[in-house]
Formats: sequence, C-alpha cells, structure tokens
Amino acid sequence: MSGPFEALSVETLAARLGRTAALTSRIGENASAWKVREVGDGNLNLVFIVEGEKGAAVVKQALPYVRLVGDSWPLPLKRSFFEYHALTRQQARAPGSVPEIYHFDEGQALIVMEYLSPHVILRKALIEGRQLPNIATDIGLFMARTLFRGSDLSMPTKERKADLALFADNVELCDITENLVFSDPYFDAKMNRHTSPQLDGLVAELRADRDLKVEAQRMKHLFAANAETLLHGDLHSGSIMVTEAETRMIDPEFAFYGPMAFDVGMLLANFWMAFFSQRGHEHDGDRATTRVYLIDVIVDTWSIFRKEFSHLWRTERTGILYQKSLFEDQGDQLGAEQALEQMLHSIWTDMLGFAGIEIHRRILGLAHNADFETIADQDLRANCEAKVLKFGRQLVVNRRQIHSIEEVNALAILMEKGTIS
Ligand code: SR1
Ligand code: MG
Repeated sequence: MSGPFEALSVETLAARLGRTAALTSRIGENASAWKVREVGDGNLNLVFIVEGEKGAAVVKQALPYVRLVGDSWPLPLKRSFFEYHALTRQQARAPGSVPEIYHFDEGQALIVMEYLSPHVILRKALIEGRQLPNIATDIGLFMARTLFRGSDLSMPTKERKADLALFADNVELCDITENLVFSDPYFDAKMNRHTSPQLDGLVAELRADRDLKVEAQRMKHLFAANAETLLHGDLHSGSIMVTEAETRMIDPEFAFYGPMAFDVGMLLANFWMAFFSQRGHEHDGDRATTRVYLIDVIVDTWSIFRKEFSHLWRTERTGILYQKSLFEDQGDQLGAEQALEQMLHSIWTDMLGFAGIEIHRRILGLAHNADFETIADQDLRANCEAKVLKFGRQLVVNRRQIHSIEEVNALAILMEKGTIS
C-alpha cells in the first residue's frame, strides 16, 4: 500500500491490504473471504482483527488525532514508527515478550502483527478476578531485560546515542504523559474528571497539597530529563495480553528514553489499583483471595525485576557505566555490588513516586481505568478510589521513607480495609 494516508475501515481493509504479501502469506490470498473486525478499545488507534482461510492477523493503524477525544486533538501519525521500532528492540532484548511483527507501512502508519489468541487484556482478567500464574515472572523479566539492555549499562554508546536521538522525536506522546500524568491531576485542568460529588472534598485537598505538588513536579523533572533507557512508556495492565501460560506486552507507542523506574512504577500502580478496586467487584462473590493474589503478584514482580536486573548487572555490564575494569577486573566485586545496590535503591524510590502519580491520574485526570469505571455503584466506586488516592499520596510524598515492598503492601492492606486512612 502507501500513497497519502487514509484511515482503514472494516469495509476497505481487504481491498487495500489484499495484496500485502506479509498478510496474505499468513492469512490467505483470498481477500474477499477475509473477515474484518475493528476491536480498538484504547484511547488512540484503530485495531482490526483480520481472519482469512489460513489464519488471522492484527492490523493496527494510528489516526491523525486522539481517538478518545476526536479530531479537535491532533496527534502525529509518527507514533506508529516509534511503536514499530520499540517492538523490534523489545523483541531483541526480551525475546518472545511482544507480538511478532509481520509488516510496517510508515506512510499509512500501520503495523501488521501477530493475532494473539486466546489472549485477553490483563486489566479485563484482573477485573474478573482471574489469577494468572505467570504474570509476575514474565513482566518482571521483561522490565529488567528491556530496561537494562536499553541503557548505558549495556548498549554500545554510539548505538545508544543514535537511538536516543531517534526516539527523542516522540515529542507529542511524551507531551501527553507530561501533562496528563504529571500536571493535570494536580489542578483543575479542562479535560479532568472524577467521581463527583463523592470525591470533591478529597480532590480539593489533594490539589491544595503543596508537598504533593512539589514531589509530583520532581517526578516530572526526572521523567523529562533523565534519559536513562528505552522505556515502553505506557506499561499498564491494558498494555499486556495474557493467557494462563503466556504474557505479551503490546502498544509501546509512548516509547522514549526516560528513567528506569517509570515503567516499573506505572505497572505496579496498576496492580495496586486492581487491588483497591476488587471490593467494587464483589457482587458475584468475595474477592479476598484475589486481593491476596494481587499482593503476591506485586511482591513477586518487584523481586523478579530486582533479581534479573542484578543478574544482568553481573553478567552483561558491557556499556560505558560502572565498567568492570574499575571493579571486578581490580578484584573489587564488592564495589560493583555497592553500585548495584545504589542503583536499585534509586529505582525503588523513583518507582514509588511514579506509581503514586499514575494512581492519581487514573482517578483525577482524563484517562481513567476500567478497574474503577466498571463499578456501577458510584458510592462504592468513590470509596475504592478515595482509598487508593490517599495511598498514592503516601507513595509520592513519603517514598524516601518506605524501605520494602512488604512495607508498601502492608500499608495498602490497611488502607484498603479502612483500618487507617
Ligand atoms: C489521550 S491518551 C490518554 C492515555 O491513553 C494512553 O493509553 C496513555 O496511557 C495516555 O496517557
Ligand atoms: Mg495504548
């Protein structure tokens, strides 16, 4: 295909892509027999599932505007280019963790990729109370591998600098995060919404909270200025597809070079939100075991991330930072371990800050989470949201005084029960 950009539709897809070899070779030559469904439920793009005589594939196409808002908010098509390049790097650094890419058309801003089936979006599974046995391991390893291997701890510096320059152009998607995540929740921004009137008082309190605002801007500063590694950039439970046995990360269109802790914080925030939202989904039975499961997932994800990051530090530290020539080659293993601990500690502290902010923006900003949105009883929803908002504030403001994942989870459990507020 190519020529000037034109959005696909269920009606036009087969005619327009019917001769794309990457697609026909996998799903079948007879395009008139293809079944096409548009299934995009994200905030930005079109997503089609195309089924033919031989198989199925996904066609994802960017639109020149934000789908959630409409054409009053233009957004460049080039996000598809960044998504494609991020996926290829993630596949190289964490093989098997992302969908296979069959074809990329830059002009049409479309990516043809593997149809993941019977996978479902992790967020949906957690709302249903499902317990997926492998997510902590799979996501922990994905984060450690992509974050370590995309940084100056590992990459040849020339390659990393070229990549940094490439992704630096993902300006508009960074701008979305800079505003929607780090600033809008903390003032009365135009597109914000929250459960009202139930949360009005707490929202006013949080927006008047000077310590919170200062720390949120500290986190924004880190996000904007600390170009440590290639991030997924939007690693929440809606960007992960799962089966009992498999986990795949999708949708890295927000990819750019930023702080190590950002992906980890966003991900764990979404697990904490899943935890706090469970009480809103108890109409078909108590969710106590799901809550225990989610706490275990949080502990395991962090511990697997730490373990794998430490393993890579010891075995793959080939970049320009903390060279072995200064440490191990001098017989100074302890020095290398000290530096590792220091780095993990700063990832830990920053992770808590990013997590708290992600929680706030999902309840106070434009883009909310189905975890809470699907709780029909407004009072019940507000009750869950109020607790997690206060929990988020603790993470952001007191992150330097919190020393272990068990400590954070103990706080989450007490706040969720209402024992402390
Ligand atoms: C206008 S875009 C809103 C959100 O959707 C994406 O998934 C990102 O999380 C972004 O912040
Ligand atoms: Mg997305």
